Amino acid sequence: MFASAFTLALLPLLAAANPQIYGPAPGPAPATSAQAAAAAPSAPPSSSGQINIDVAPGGNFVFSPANVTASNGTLVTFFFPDVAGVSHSITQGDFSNPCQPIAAQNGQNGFDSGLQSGTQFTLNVTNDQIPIYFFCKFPTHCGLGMVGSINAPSTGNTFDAWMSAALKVGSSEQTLQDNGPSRHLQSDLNNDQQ
Ligand SMILES: *[C@@H]1O[C@H](CO)[C@@H](O)[C@H](O)[C@H]1NC(C)=O
Ligand SMILES: *[C@@H]1O[C@H](CO)[C@@H](O)[C@H](O)[C@H]1NC(C)=O
Ligand SMILES: *[C@@H]1O[C@H](CO)[C@@H](O)[C@H](O)[C@H]1NC(C)=O
Ligand SMILES: [Cu+2]
Repeated sequence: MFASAFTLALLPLLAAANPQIYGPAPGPAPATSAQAAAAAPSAPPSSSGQINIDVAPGGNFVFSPANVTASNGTLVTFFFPDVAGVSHSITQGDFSNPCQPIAAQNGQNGFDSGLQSGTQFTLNVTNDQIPIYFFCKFPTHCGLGMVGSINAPSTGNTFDAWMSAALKVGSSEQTLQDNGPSRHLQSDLNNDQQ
């Protein structure tokens, strides 16, 4: 059921050409490859229908903001820093199994950007009734609290509880394989870029 909570859209259009320059955050209209580069070192302010999240701002192993509310159709864009030798991911997690990728459901995997730097990824929220939990899969980062949530409830499986669960995993975090961006994610991207 989680799989219908989002689609992952609008791959970093400029990253391949020049990973040191961020593209503009995509607006509600479909992005095109003609968009000009904006020299933004970090996420620009959020606006209506567009939430921007910094990945590891200032070199800290956090997402900022880490807990957001995003109604249907809201785009949530993650800005990955370009720091030599350091990469991060947005990997969909499971509240009951922190720091592990969510199991496939109905044959569909959760989203996983794979380890990245100097790029951006966008999620399109398609069901705001389903919380989305995510974490960074770079070794040790999740156990240090590099986690986030979209539409987490205010009681029960809250963002705070998700953070606590990750910190409890701590140094016993398992090292996860990096497979790059997930396949289903790629096809969503292709669909959304048409
Ligand atoms: C986001 O998803 C909604 C619902 O599927 C769709 O109508 C909208 O066009 C999508 N937005 C983008 C930018 O792909
Ligand atoms: C968002 O979309 C989902 C799936 O279509 C729907 O179940 C939900 O009610 C919508 N949310 C709102 C606030 O209308
Ligand atoms: C996280 O955001 C949700 C709404 O998406 C809100 O209900 C909840 O209170 C927030 N939790 C924290 C710890 O800020
Ligand atoms: Cu990280």
